[in-house]
Amino acid sequence: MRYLTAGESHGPQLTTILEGLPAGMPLDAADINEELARRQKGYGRGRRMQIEKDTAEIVSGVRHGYTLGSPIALVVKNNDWKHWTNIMGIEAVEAGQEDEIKRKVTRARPGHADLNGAIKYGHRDMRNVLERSSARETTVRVAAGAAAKKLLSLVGVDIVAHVVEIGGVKANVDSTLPLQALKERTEKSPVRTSDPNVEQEMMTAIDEAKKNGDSIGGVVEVVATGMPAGVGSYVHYDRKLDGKLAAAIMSINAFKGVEIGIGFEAARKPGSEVHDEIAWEQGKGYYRKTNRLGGFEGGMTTGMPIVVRGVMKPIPTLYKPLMSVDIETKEPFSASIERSDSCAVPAAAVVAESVVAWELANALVEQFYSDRFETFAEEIKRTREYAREF
Ligand code: EPS
Repeated sequence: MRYLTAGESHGPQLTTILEGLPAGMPLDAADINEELARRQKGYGRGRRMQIEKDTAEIVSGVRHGYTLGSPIALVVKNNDWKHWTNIMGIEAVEAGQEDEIKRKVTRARPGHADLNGAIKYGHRDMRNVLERSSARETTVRVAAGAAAKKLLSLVGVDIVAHVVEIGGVKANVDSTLPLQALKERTEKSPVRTSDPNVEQEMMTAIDEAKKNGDSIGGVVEVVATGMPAGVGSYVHYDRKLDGKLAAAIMSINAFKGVEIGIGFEAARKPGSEVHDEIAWEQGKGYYRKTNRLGGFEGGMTTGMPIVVRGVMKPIPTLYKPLMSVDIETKEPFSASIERSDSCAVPAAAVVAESVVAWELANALVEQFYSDRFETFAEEIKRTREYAREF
């Protein structure tokens, strides 16, 4: 499967085209809108999220509630577009009116794509960069992830992301909590954490950052249960599923690191405290006594829960400006004040869940390929039975 996205943050709409979902899978706009609403929540968002009420319109590839096997195109309109029709207009601007209409950006904001993007594409107006590099694009990545989540749920794979750290405040993660309970707890938390004891502290850290004109980052964790063992491959570097998950997490705006299972902690422990012992039980088949490797051995799933963490840096748009350079005058300046979120970690957790869901669905579709959803699902079921009796 693959998907493309298109759209500028303040342009008319965001679009995604999903290709490769098997035909005959139930899918409707409600499945997608539920996920879009989750992404819009989260303590620490700025004013833009009050303007937008993201809803998806499915414009192709689905008929009477089922996928057709043809490309699925989804559109999410930007409500804010009405305030930006001139600035982001499609038509050429009359000579002499450029400066007034375009709201040209010549001051590169540190930490953003602005300067490198401008040099790369030869844009003297960095708005041409920032409109696309904006995390607004993650809206349609969540829409794509919602379709993937639907596929996963229909073949017994469940997934959720939660926030494990914000601005240095760490959640106490109970790894024995069933996924359903984890979902319920995080869904009602304004910071999407499963630990009620640190929720207030996280919110206070966000308030503090906002008061100081600053921003804070954090760590999110994605957990997925029910993946059959042996998905991915050890035979080639580009077929290792843990590698694909790492790339997916790193592709999210502002993410700077990724871990699977105990991740970096493995550097500080002896092998006997890192690897998971294998056991077997009648009716259950093989399992690991612990899950320190986060559901992966040799680039393949073990059948244990998949646990992936990602680190989000603080959002670089700051009210407390950092020094930079104007590309017109080459003069130093302090970066201009922009409307911004002070913390988007809870929303980024939903994005992380979406990109991981896409990779897992893609891996299943590749390995158990059928053009028809029904036979695809049967093949997964057969493979689970085979592994149980192996
Ligand atoms: C973003 C800047 C802000 C955020 C935006 C990401 O947008 P604006 O410039 O319109 O205030 O709110 O996030 C979203 C729009 C979104 O949907 O998540 C940025 O520069 O990346």
